[in-house]
Amino acid sequence: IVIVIIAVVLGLTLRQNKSEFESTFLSRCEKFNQYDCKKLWGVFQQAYVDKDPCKVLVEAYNPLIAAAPFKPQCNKTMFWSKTKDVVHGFTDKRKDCFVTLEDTLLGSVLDGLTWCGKEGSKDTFTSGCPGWSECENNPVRSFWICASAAFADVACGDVTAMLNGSINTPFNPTSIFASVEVPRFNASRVKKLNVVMVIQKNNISNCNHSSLKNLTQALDTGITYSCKDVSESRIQECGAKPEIACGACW
Ligand code: C8R
Repeated sequence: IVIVIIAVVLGLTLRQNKSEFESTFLSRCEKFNQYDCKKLWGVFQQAYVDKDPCKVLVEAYNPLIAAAPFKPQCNKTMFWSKTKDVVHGFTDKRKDCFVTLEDTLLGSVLDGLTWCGKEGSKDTFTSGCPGWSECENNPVRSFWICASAAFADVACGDVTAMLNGSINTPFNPTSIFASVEVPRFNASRVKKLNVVMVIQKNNISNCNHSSLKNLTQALDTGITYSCKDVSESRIQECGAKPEIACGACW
């Protein structure tokens, strides 16, 4: 009897974990009408189920991106690196100004989640998955690289990026922003990159930081560059006051 109870409880917990991830995926997806979320869940799973969680290539998510493509939002695209909280604190309130990857269907569905598969299993696991840098081709990292590349591919007009003035290397070559997004900005679509350097009280970097030289050098010729030091409080103020025009925030 004890063994049966243990088995049932264990079975239920495992089932619950699985369906909890799936129901998070579906309920977040359903907030965006006009998509067949059950179908997207199926396409998503194909990328990683029944695979060694260190052997999920970036390209495995191409069918998912193709099923829910990013729409170009000229002059409104917002990129970021190591400033996620400040950026979303702002963009969540000022959707009239900027769109981040997390405001798109795929970005919002998978934001903050961990998932992986296992060889010989059809299930999705949410624990025991490889960490971000534990192995290169892990399901979460490959997804963000694939999605970020596709998001950068459709960027157009003036694009904005919020970088962090409180770290040693605001433009870090190992970041997704530096390694995946910037190299994809195409001068035939992107006119200008506006960097907003987020300045907190104990900042150690600003727009004069040497790493930004690498950023200007990495930009496709023909893309104009600007950088502005902006205090975190000013960004918050702009988020709190919808009467401030987007172009007057900084
Ligand atoms: N982007 C990358 N990573 C993202 C992400 C996103 O939109 N959304 C989430 N939740 N994540 P970082 P970065 C998670 O080191 O490397 C796009 C990933 O799990 O501060 O330069 C976005 O368009 C990953 O662990 O920044 C943005 O412009 C961290 O957040 C860059 O890429 C990566 O956060 C940010 O990537």
